[in-house]
Parts: sequence; C-alpha cells; structure tokens
Amino acid sequence: MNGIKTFSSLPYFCRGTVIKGFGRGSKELGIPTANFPESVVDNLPHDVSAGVYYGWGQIGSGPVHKMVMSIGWNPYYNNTKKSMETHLIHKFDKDFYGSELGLVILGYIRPETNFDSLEKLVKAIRTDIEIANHKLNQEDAREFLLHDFFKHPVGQSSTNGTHSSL
Ligand code: ADP
Ligand code: RBF
Ligand code: MG
Repeated sequence: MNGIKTFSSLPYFCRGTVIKGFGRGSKELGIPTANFPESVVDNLPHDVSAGVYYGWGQIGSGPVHKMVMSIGWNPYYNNTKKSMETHLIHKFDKDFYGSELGLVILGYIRPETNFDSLEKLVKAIRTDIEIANHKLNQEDAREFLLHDFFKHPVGQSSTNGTHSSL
C-alpha cells in the first residue's frame, strides 16, 4: 500500500497556545517544532493516529504557512506522553512561545518510525517537508488559505488571514 491515507476526521481544525517542549527540536535537529498543550492533544479525534501530517498553520492573525507535524510518542526519544509538534515551513526571526497557533491538518504522510540514528530521523523529516510542500501547492489544499478559520474578528486589523503587517 503506497498512497497517502485519509481519515474521516480530516481536515481537522485546531488552535492552541504554543508551549515549551523539551527544547530538542531546534537544538538537536535544526527543525524547531511548536508544541501544543495537553488539552489540544487530548481533543484529537481517535482516528487521527500517530504519524506525520501536513497542512496549514498560522501564528496569531499572521500569514498562513505550510506546515508538517508529528503526532505521537516520538519513539526515537522514548517519549511516554502523546504530543503534537508543528514545524512551520517558514523562517521566523524570533520565537513565538505563548502565541496562538491555528492549524488545519489536511493529510497524512507516514507512520511514526523508530529511527536508529538522529541522522535518519532528520533525513526523514526533510523528505516529509518536500512531500508537504508538493501537496500544499495543489489547488484542493490551497483552497483552505481562504477559509474563515484563518480570518480574524474585527478589531484585529485583518481582513484576510494570508496577510500580515508584521
Ligand atoms: P521546544 O522543545 O520548546 O518545543 P524547539 O527546539 O522545538 O523547542 O523549538 C520550538 C520553538 O521555536 C517554537 O515554540 C517557536 O517559538 C520557535 N520557532 C521558530 N521558528 C519555528 C518554525 N519554523 N516552526 C516552529 N517553531 C518555530
Ligand atoms: N520522531 C520520531 O521519533 N519518529 C518520527 O518518525 C518522527 N517524525 C517527525 C516528523 C516531523 C515532520 C516532525 C516535525 C517531527 C518528527 N519527529 C519524529 C519528532 C522529533 O523527534 C521531535 O521533533 C523531537 O523529539 C523534538 O521534540
Ligand atoms: Mg518542539
């Protein structure tokens, strides 16, 4: 079985505050991941199983970026608690701990894997980013850029979630 799996609960929309993780994402891997609090993880529908997903992500009312994320227990590090970690495919000038991160999860890339070296994990994540990039260039994925979810209430100066004055 090759193709990309689909789950009945996708697309899945969620929003939460970016919290401190274990500090390993950017330091060790060169791939920072914004971590969600347990409350957001606990709300995930059961059919969104552990694995790597792609979709769109937005910090506050800022621009919408491509993202890849890992949902699961990170077997490489023997984590015991389920986590949702998002890597936004964009270069940020500074950290955004404490900000709201809104996500629409569109599709599944692969199951979580227990790699026997850090190098292999990093290589797999690089490939995930390429796959996400490709998937998110397609029209059915780009439609979500205009979704109400990424628009913000009057008073937050945004008429269109894909624009930012920052
Ligand atoms: P932690 O273990 O605290 O999650 P990471 O090393 O994974 O630490 O770094 C994640 C943090 O880096 C995020 O919370 C965010 O503030 C920042 N960051 C900067 N650029 C990005 C990006 N492109 N994607 C995700 N997080 C980013
Ligand atoms: N961790 C794993 O143990 N196995 C994986 O297959 C795996 N895939 C990932 C894919 C992506 C796109 C991202 C962003 C992370 C992935 N991770 C995986 C999580 C990685 O181990 C995690 O970012 C670090 O543990 C830092 O918290
Ligand atoms: Mg992280």
